[in-house]
Amino acid sequence: MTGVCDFDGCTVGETGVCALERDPASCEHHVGKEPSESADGAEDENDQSDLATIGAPVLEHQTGMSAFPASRTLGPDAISKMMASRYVNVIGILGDPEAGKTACLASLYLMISNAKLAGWNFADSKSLKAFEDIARGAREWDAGNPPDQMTVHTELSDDRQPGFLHLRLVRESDGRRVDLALPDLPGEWTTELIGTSRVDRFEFMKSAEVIWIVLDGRALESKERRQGVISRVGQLAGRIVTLFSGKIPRLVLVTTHRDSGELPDTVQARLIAELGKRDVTATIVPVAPFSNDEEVKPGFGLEDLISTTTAGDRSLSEFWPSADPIEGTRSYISYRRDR
Ligand SMILES: Nc1nc2c(ncn2[C@@H]2O[C@H](COP(=O)(O)OP(=O)(O)O)[C@@H](O)[C@H]2O)c(=O)[nH]1
Ligand SMILES: [Mg+2]
Repeated sequence: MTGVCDFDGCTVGETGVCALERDPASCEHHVGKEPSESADGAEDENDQSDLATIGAPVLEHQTGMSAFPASRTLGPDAISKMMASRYVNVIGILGDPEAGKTACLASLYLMISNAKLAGWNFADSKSLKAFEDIARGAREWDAGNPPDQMTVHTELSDDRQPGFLHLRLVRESDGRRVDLALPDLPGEWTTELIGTSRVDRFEFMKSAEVIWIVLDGRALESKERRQGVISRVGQLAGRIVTLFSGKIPRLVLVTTHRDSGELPDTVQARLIAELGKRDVTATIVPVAPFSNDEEVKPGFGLEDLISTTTAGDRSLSEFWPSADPIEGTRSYISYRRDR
């Protein structure tokens, strides 16, 4: 048998004549082209190219997008799954770029992970890496020489979906656990919500119990910028009312940069009055996630922020209250009336 015919004894390879007297091109036993000079040359070429690839990378460079998400925050699906198994307090966090939203989250994480958030202990987080990402700048912070920027500008891998951070805290006073889902959103989302009423990305807020509106405390201190900020808060409240078609979650105005100065009572009153025009009420919590003032500790106000955020939660009723019967009272009928 030759290299081009699988019929035993065929010499078509040497003589070009088919042993079965057929046309080699159409013979069923003919399995390939005759080895020729040019084919030998091609083999040599293959050998050459084999040699050339020695030492070259064995895997081709990936040309598509990385399979890993750019951010390690949790998507809305992960939060929904979590909500199916336990009560999760979703928080809406709004505020213009540079207001201090990410700083609040980074500082909250640093405080709780260093056991410095009075009244609360850390229990768990499903997004530790994402917290580490936003807190890295602050970790490198040298108290005497703070960097210009403690946090990086927030960008999402998918601009239509919020990225959430998760924290489970335990309240020292009663051992109660709270699961917080905190979105770290780009400020542009708020700017566009106010400017163009773009609400599609805020669907998740319908599950929120509390909304933080984060405001740059320095802008509220400055006489020139103050009125602009107050008006925007009013516009934002209007958008929120429309988004919820009426009944809105509790609002907390988080004013950052407390280390630059205290928010005057008159400014607080003007903020509340502006919201009042839209029948909206809010609690104001001044904070300083980071601080350049020795008098104000970094993390100032965050305990207050967490207490205010979780304050409206349903108080757990006692599972099996003991009630000694009192003669003459209609206990059976009155049961649960006081709850
Ligand atoms: N000193 C000080 N710096 C703050 C405070 N809040 C925010 N910052 C800084 O202000 C900058 C913008 O904050 P960031 O949280 O990124 O704003 P975001 O766009 O709302 O997320 C960052 O460099 C923060 O470190 C504060 O209370 N005190
Ligand atoms: Mg941010």
